[in-house]
Amino acid sequence: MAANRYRLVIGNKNWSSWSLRPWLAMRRLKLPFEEINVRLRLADSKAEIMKYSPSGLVPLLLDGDMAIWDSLAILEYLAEAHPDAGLWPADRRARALARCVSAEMHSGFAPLRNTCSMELLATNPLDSVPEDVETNVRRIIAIWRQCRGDFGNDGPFLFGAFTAADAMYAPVASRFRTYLPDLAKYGDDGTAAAYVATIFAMPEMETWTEGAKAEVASAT
Ligand SMILES: N[C@@H](CCC(=O)N[C@@H](CS)C(=O)NCC(=O)O)C(=O)O
Repeated sequence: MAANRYRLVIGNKNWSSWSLRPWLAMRRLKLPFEEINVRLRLADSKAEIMKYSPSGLVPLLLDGDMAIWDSLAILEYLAEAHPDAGLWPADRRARALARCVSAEMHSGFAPLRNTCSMELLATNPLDSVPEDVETNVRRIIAIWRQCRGDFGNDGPFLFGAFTAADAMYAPVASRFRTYLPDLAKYGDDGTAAAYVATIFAMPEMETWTEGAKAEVASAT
């Protein structure tokens, strides 16, 4: 029997934006778990993932013999299993907005995701930004402003305290830092830049980043 209730199957920390989401939430909310690392972009990656995940994708959460794949489904599962952990905002209107923006992230922003795939450790500002990517960036800046403006008074995160919405947008903060360091070019009044800094000031992000560096070092 595993020492921890939960096991979380994740990909490389430098690349796996979807893995970062539940990992960050679980670390932040102090839900202990065993980490199972699968290396992506290798000949046997798919076979390794398929040992755990019927979708062939990571992340996947194991709770005993129960498997939950998909980042947002994992966050919802954890929110139900740990109702006092505050994964979603307590206020019903805030919670509805948090779910809207999380779902919008989960199902959208394909141009940004495709053009600016997460490479946590890289600094690679884009010379020119395709129009569809810029549209995504402007929309995300507007989302962050709305959440922070309407519900962010009690802390530096989208809804004040850390919630699942921050877990969903943390990889976007990484993409912005790598590819689009000057968000003022896209209409940011400073709110989005401050939010990127908030995400990277999290000790849990530092731990994830250290893990990414160690993985890169061990792969070379
Ligand atoms: N909708 C899924 C997306 C998961 C996903 O695309 N994961 C990528 C890594 S970030 C993956 O497993 N890729 C492995 C592959 O394509 O072989 C989620 O939210 O968890």
